[in-house]
Amino acid sequence: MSYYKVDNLEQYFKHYNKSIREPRKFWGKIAEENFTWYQPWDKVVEFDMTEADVQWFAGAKLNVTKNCIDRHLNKRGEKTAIIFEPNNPDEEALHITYNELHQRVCKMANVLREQGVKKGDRVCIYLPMIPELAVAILACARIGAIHSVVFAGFSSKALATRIIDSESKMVITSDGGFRGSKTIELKEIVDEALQKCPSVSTVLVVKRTNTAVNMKEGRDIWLQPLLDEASDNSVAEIMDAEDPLFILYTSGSTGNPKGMVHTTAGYMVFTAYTFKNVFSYEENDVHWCTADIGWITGHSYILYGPLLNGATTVIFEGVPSYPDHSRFWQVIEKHKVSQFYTAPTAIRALAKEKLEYVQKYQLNSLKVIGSVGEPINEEAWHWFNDHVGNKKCPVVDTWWQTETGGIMISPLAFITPTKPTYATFPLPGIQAVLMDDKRNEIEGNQVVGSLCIKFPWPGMARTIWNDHQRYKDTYFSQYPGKYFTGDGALRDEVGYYRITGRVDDVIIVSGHNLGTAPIEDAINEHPAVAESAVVGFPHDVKGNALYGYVILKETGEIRNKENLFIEINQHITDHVGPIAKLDKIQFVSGLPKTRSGKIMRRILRKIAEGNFTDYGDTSTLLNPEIIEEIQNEKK
Ligand code: 6R9
Repeated sequence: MSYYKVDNLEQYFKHYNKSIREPRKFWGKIAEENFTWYQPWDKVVEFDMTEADVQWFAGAKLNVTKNCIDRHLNKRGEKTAIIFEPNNPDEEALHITYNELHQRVCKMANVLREQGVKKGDRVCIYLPMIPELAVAILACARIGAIHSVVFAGFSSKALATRIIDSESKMVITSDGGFRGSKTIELKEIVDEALQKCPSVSTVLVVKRTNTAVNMKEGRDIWLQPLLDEASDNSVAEIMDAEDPLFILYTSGSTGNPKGMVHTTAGYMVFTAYTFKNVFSYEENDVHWCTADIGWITGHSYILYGPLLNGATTVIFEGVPSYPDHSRFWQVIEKHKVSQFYTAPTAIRALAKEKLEYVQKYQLNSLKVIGSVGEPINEEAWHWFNDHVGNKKCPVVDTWWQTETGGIMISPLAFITPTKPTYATFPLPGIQAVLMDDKRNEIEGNQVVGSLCIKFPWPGMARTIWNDHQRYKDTYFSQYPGKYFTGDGALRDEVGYYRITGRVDDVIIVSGHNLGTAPIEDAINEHPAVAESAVVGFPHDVKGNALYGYVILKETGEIRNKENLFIEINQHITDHVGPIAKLDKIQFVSGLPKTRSGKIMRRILRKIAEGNFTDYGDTSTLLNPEIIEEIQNEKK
């Protein structure tokens, strides 16, 4: 029996049970049957979850680009690997075949080698969403350099911190980037960052916007002339299974961002397997994940997962609102997208706009639609299901993290019956458990607890770059022997999981544990509400009380705020219970969000407490200006 793809619900349970009873056989068979190896492993997995020491497929030799590209060339050489959809819809889209991708990656790999990059060196990639970004990443993987992609919307300070921490010796960037109606001067940001980064000796510059830039003698080089000269034949480096493939930074609420390290074989096996199953990928499907490649979602489900399956993947340079709010739907029609994978924050933003934007376009190429990044509230789920999926496409609400490398809990499209706001079942191979305050595993269903994973999986991060102690402390110390996700969840009567939010954000009111997601979900059900965020603040009697920040829909209708407050609390009482009613409400025009769309609740908590200092690391904020506005209007 092949374990790579689940075909029906009955088989899901079979695979799941097998994966728990015999995890080594389960993953070993998947790895053996679906990838190309230079040499097989000695042991499928070895681990010590107390020391946070995990190895998958140790002893094996491989190169991940052989698996992403070379092995497809015979059968799929002329198939489109990447569709590049530019920011400006009038600029022609680019179709890059597997043959062309192979050529481009080989040339780039040769350029990197000529510039002195060696196996194990770190290369920082700070590029907009253009094909060169994918090519640069894969070229690093080809020669065994460790890529560290930094989202090209981050400030010079955030970029410098990441270059310094990873000790990158090279930066790959562009003159600028197009984003909607704006042009971002990327090279200038790099120049500023590099004033603080002595480790960087070379900067390769892609020409994208034709902006005039400073080229520092002896350090900065235009990429294209080097590529023109380079050979398109490049031998892939033979890598060990546990050699690092990349570093990707994820920001903690305090301290420096954490450089999560993913390694070669396990990450490859896990992203390929999860992509195939969750999206029910079939040959000739066109996959579009709207995330930026600078996030783990882009790494795993724009690049590695799809390419490992020989799929066609879309790279979109622009934003959902440019030239207007129909851009996503237009792109789906234009490229006949089969799987569309996006984030609740984008869905909510587009659902606020007129329905004609989505109704104007033919979305019938869609088979599966997916969501990731935050809990998706019920209203957004239904809007997505009704208007984008036309009630025919399963909505896969996928729960996972930068640290997990790939999707952990999610419906499998066409197999797991979906349920709004529920990520449903863990994938076969993922041993999810809920833990109580006394660190005991909670058995049975209809329970609530802290979400942990009690057995390693191939895609898990192996360490934090240069700080294994922090890795151990953050993820493996609260519940000895288990990986702690930091999220709270409930398990319903059939065993479906619903993620209720970060446990740090859980609010204890009069002794009751309340997750933020279900309360916000209830608030958002009110017809006047577009979005909301709930935090706790100290209260003499209850210990904590609830403070709600609410964005109203722009309907032009003037509403009495006192009445709205009462109505919103009634919604909470109906959906969650009177215990979760808000003590205070503040109507705001926006919420502080990270660039990947997550609400920074710790800032809102500070404001609710009336403590307007020590906001911690705010370098990843999309809209820092909103903080002052919310502060000033605080009651
Ligand atoms: C992939 C990604 C991880 C955190 C995670 C959780 C939240 C992600 C979710 C979800 C509810 C989902 N999260 N997907 N919460 N439902 N489907 O987003 O990685 O940026 O590291 O964030 O995002 O809180 O712990 P990352």
